[in-house]
Amino acid sequence: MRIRVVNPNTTAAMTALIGASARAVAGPGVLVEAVTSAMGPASIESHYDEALSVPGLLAAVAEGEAEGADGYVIACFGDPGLDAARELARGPVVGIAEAAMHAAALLGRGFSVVTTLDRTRGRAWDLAARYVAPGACRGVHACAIPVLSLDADPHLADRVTAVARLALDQDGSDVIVLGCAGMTALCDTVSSRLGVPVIDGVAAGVLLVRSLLTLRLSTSAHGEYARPPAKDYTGALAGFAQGESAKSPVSRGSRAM
Ligand code: 2AL
Repeated sequence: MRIRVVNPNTTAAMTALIGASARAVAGPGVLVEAVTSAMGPASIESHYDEALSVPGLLAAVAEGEAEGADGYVIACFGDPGLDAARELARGPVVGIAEAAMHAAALLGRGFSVVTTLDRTRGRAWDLAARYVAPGACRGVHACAIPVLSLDADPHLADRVTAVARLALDQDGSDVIVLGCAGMTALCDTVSSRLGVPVIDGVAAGVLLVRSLLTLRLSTSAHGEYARPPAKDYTGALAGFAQGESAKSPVSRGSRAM
């Protein structure tokens, strides 16, 4: 089973961290391919970054289709391009916010998200409204560390633990969700310090995709997630055109419709 974990930002050092977390949980018989987006922003922490990360993400999914990937994890907490990737891939596609929030809802009555910058909080709330029942997400808290500074911050675990502790108290929540793929290595440390479940969406996403593949389940192509209609794309996005006539580097394989 080949699970392609796509880091939709272009920072390879972050992909290495993501790949290590993914491989640590993947289990026997699962080949994790951690890939870095070939175009787009170095980190994703604004709506602008997020929008412009999507072409690179879709190109990485298209490449996975050509190379025989069985399923995908989108390893950024904004879940950029999730719906579009589902239209492109034969196998299941899961975002890390989606995986983490669903897992959190199984483990407690309410969860809090600890994310990077204040400005990313709105996207996390939007995703919570999409993925979980009203009231399940009780708070989204920023630790005021930019994505590309996470790695180098010697006090990262202390800072995330402190913000998570405050979140548990303030929100009355039972579970913590880590709100950035760059926090993936902190899960056990923060969990053991706080004594509550702490969820890393990278690990949760890999195991969710693995479960779906084990169950022989994939995205339904019956309706909204059917193949994108054929049409021309122009300019820098010309290669993203879909359809029979498209000489496209970004085309997907055939999926049972
Ligand atoms: C993220 C993430 O997971 N990767 C990235 O570049 N930005 N999320 C975030 N909240 O900043």
